Amino acid sequence: MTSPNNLTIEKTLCLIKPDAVSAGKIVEIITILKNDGFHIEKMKMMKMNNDIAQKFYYVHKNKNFFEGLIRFMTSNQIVAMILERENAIYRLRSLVGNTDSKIAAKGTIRNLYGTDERKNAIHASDSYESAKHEIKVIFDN
Ligand code: FUP
Repeated sequence: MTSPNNLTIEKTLCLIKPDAVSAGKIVEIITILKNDGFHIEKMKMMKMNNDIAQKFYYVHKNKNFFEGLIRFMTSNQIVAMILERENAIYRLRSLVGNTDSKIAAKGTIRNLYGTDERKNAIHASDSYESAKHEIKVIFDN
């Protein structure tokens, strides 16, 4: 798919995480995404089960934070979205900010709504391959 000026439209996967859903920040976060020009191709509210969370985060399986991450991501509802725009993967990562909310740049979503490096409000795919994998795990089941 191309935009009117012939730039390629990319897809990326975005999750509003359990902490931001519990804090009632869904509308605020979606407003930031829309204002930045993202189109929401698909969206659903869901609770990740252990199987989905393990598949989603398989690259982190051997990390010391893996167990805590899975427990957190399965602790409450999340909002999952496939977002589209030119350069979507890079643009969303820029909006989201550093993994550790405490050092995320001012005005990024993690700076505004995250707490630390686990409770960081939002997920954004970090590459084309990750986006493909994550969209499959979340939306093809
Ligand atoms: P990011 O791409 O910014 O989401 O960060 P990573 O891919 O490095 O990590 C994925 C998720 O693992 C983070 F969003 C939260 C969790 N994590 C922790 O819980 N503790 C850490 O020290 C690092 C990451």
